[in-house]
Amino acid sequence: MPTETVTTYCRICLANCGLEVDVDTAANRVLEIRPDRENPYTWRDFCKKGKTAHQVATHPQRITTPMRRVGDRYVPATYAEAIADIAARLNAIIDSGGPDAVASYHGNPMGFSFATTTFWTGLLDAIGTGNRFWVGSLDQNNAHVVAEELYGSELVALVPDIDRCDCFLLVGMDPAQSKFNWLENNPGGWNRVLARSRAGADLIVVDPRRSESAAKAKIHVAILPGQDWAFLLGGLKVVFERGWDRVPTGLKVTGVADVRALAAESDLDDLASRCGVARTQIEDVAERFATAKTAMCVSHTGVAHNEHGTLGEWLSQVLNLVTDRVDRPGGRRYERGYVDIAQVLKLFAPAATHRTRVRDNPTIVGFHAVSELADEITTPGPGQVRAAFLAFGNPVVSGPNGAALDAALADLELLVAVDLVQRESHRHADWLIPGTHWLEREELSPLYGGLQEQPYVQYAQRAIDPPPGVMEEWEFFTELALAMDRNLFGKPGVNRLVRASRAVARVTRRPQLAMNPEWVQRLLVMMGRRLKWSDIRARPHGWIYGEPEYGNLAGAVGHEDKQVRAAPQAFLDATRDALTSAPPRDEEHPLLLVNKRIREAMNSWLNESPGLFRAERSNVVEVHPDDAAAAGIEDGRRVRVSSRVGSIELEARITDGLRPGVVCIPHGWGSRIFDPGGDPAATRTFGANRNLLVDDVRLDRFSQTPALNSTAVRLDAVVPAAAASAQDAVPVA
Ligand SMILES: Nc1nc2c(c(=O)[nH]1)N[C@H]1C(S)=C(S)[C@@H](COP(=O)(O)OP(=O)(O)OC[C@H]3O[C@@H](n4cnc5c(=O)[nH]c(N)nc54)[C@H](O)[C@@H]3O)O[C@H]1N2
Ligand SMILES: Nc1nc2c(c(=O)[nH]1)N[C@H]1C(S)=C(S)[C@@H](COP(=O)(O)OP(=O)(O)OC[C@H]3O[C@@H](n4cnc5c(=O)[nH]c(N)nc54)[C@H](O)[C@@H]3O)O[C@H]1N2
Ligand code: SF4
Ligand SMILES: [Mo]
Repeated sequence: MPTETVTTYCRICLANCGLEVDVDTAANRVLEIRPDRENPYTWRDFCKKGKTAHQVATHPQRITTPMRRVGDRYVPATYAEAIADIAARLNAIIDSGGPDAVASYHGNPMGFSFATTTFWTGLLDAIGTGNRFWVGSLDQNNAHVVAEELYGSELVALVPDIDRCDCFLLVGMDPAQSKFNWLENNPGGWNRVLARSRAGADLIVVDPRRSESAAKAKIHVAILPGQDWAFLLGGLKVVFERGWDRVPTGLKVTGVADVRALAAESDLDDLASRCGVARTQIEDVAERFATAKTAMCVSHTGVAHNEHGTLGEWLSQVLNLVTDRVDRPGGRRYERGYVDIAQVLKLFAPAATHRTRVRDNPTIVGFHAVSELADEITTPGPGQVRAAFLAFGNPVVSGPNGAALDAALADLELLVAVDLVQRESHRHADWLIPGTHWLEREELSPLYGGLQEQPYVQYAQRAIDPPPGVMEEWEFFTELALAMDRNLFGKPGVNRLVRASRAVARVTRRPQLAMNPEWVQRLLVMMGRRLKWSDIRARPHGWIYGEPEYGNLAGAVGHEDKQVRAAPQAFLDATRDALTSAPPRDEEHPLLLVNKRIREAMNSWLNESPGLFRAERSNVVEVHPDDAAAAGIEDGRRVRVSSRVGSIELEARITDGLRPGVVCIPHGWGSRIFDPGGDPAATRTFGANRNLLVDDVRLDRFSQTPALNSTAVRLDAVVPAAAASAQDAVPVA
């Protein structure tokens, strides 16, 4: 059996573990995936998801050819047929309804494919639509909004300098399960935090649950969900009052006096009661943080997924700023990477000025919030969305009020889904277009250079070929724009260039001369002037190409005066509003539902991976014993969890690892997998979708993100424990 070992990296989560993949080349089959121990940096998080990744490539329900809907079945078609049909229908819709009649949503895994991201933009610009929706509105938009206000650039993401940190204040994250990544890549980050902790660093975790990470912390702050802003403002108040604030080194910062005034106006006992944390604990945490030699405050999705998620992110960044933790050793650093992102954006992404028709919201990093997609489809009038693309995403499950979005998607004249399998969000698709698995793609992600906690680069090799005839997603998007006869990237001449390069490639018999994403990748590396393409390619195990640098943020600040703005007026105003508003209470739904991630699952797309079935047991609602007693629920009992917008049924698990009043259900469950061959018996359901309970109207007004992590719910027992089973839970919303 001819075998080959390929070095690459995993593109399931941002730990991006370096891998060695053994391949049976004759059968185009992965034999084994293991960590690449010659990789200098990124293999140590290696987990079962990476080990079984190839089972998604050989998934029994994988879409391996375009499939056209005929009635309630799908029939295989060629790419030529798919592209001709989709192009003609899109052109007709654009001619009668304008470009905004075509919407798009893309999910998380697209971020790992630079080629796809680039040519996805190329296609959407060709169409000219402003109705672009993305997963960031379920994830990190608050960080983009704060970065824009503070640093004058939506894309500034400060990386944690873990190995030099003496005090970690980790807010709303569970890196023991999810790894220490969000916008930034911190391979092995959690283990390195633990190593620092063993060496004496303070590890403080702020979480309503005693998560696995919280259980390992020196201090666990069991906060009330959604109130991180109050906790952090309390911390700032203590820092200012005790005179622990410091002038930031190397940065010009305006607005600190305004934050000081805001803190002075607030009352520490009031803040303590709002966030449900003892005043003494706020004081203790503030003292440890401010007086440590080095420290970092890092907040992730537990903070983001709340009505005040942007205020939480803002105050956590301000805490770093006023204690001189920004761009300093052991704090949060600006990594310049090997590509100048600001320059790239000027070239490729003009500022988006589009606003949504129904709710009149602006874009964030060029995209709208998926919470608005259903309304844009169902509300009649000029600009109504009549066709949509869903690529690399499953928003009916990962986003709020999936029932409304599902119904809206059913209304579309044309829905095109580009994915590996047909999931919940794709069930009304008119066309299913095959996706490629990352094991089938070679790629460089130049834009991640600035998100790496150490200056690091790796070119991902292809391990196996895609199923016969399957195009990479970027090729499909390119072909579609050409067939629509609309200018790729919205720029005249690009289509001609593509066609001309193909002609040259044909004549010279050098396929690499046909326009392809490597052109763009090479160009960016060249423009970055830090690394050479050949040097990157010469290091298949990855390359740490420099030492961490401090002090580059000042030059990257995008505001004209080059000053960091610590106190945006809108954030001050919103905090004052929050300080004078009564804490939210919903008598009918007295419990707050939070989220957790589990090691074996990845959002909604690995729950049913053939190699990871055991994870299914996790689709339960965790309840504190006091709340269980109040609702008359015992362990293993089947319960109904209801909110203002929906209800689901699943099994209760009683645990004291939660703050009383808080219940927890992991997200990502409740996504069916359909059989593209049309065999209804092959449809598989995995658990109940807890996001059916989440409102798509009450959003953080800055980030446009719903309260995915603090939804008001109630519990009611439904059937005796003996009949309980998470497996047959069904969404009933
Ligand atoms: N309640 C609650 N909800 C949440 C969260 C939470 O913490 N709590 N977290 C939110 C967050 S942070 C995120 S990022 C979102 C995730 O939201 P999404 O990105 O919308 O959803 P995923 O579930 O990751 O769906 C990814 C889809 O991409 C497909 N896919 C994977 N790889 C490829 C590929 O290479 N090519 C193609 N074509 N398709 C591919 C998968 O099959 C799957 O259908 O969920 C959000 N939802
Ligand atoms: N195994 C696995 N790893 C993953 C993923 C996955 O699905 N599975 N997803 C990846 C993605 S897309 C992302 S964005 C990252 C996310 O990574 P993290 O941000 O670390 O996400 P979680 O592990 O869900 O941790 C969020 C924590 O916030 C807590 N929390 C809930 N509400 C609040 C609140 O109001 N305040 C505070 N302080 N805490 C709160 C929850 O109890 C939970 O423990 O993980 C990535 N890694
Ligand atoms: S899914 Fe597992 S193997 Fe893959 S990058 Fe994340 S931690 Fe590493
Ligand atoms: Mo995410």
